[in-house]
Amino acid sequence: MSEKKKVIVFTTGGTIAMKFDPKVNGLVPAVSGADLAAAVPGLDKLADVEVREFSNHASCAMTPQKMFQLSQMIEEALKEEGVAGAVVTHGTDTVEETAYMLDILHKSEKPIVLTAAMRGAGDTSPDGPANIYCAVKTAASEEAKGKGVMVLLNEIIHAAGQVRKTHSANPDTFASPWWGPIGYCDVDRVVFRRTPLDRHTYSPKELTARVDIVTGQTGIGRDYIDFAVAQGCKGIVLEGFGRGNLPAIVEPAIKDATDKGV
Ligand code: DAS
Repeated sequence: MSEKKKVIVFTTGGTIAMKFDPKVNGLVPAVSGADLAAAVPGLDKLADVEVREFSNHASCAMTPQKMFQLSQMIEEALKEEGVAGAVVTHGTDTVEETAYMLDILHKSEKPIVLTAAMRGAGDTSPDGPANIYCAVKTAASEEAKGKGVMVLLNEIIHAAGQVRKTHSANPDTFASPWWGPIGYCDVDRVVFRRTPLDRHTYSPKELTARVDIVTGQTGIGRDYIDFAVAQGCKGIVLEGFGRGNLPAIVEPAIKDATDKGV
């Protein structure tokens, strides 16, 4: 029998690590990283799994700074002797953002696979254990090498730069609109049909500048841009309509902001 590969699982929280609490009539963080792995039958046969807890909160509490710190922890772990890849368990709400941040900071060939769950750990038919199983299997696979950072739920593997959550409740929620998933974690193997092209990576030493996002909506005026500038942001991402269109009324605000070096 071939030697088992080592995979490090970083846990951050999310529904995957939550259980229903009647006192708050909702899901609350309830499962430790070790218990999360222990609930996955057969995980120990796939790889030599080590769990490292990063946090245990809903993913709306994730911040760019935390993502950056997580990235540094993962990149250091991937340099450790014998480590084949990493898995991150996360909340579905912002997993696409964390995956993207990890991807633009990731340069090694070793795979990073993020996974999550739409059903809590104590729900009927939770999807977390199967998702963790497939994520570890993929992270340990030869096929995943060089594919960058991926998001895997429901056996489907998406590239970090293309995946989106498309439904707020249904387990079949992750999709890569236009481009499609890159692979599939099958019972007996991990299959890839595409390699994500056009990945860009960066090597910032730290994240310091404030950058705001202003979303275009019909009726938009200049106030959100002026507000962002007044708050001292160093850059603004303006999310326009279609190919980036915004009404003419916004143009003077953009000019004033750029004149100030924003
Ligand atoms: N609990 C939410 C979150 O942490 C939703 C989820 O995990 O699916 O993002």
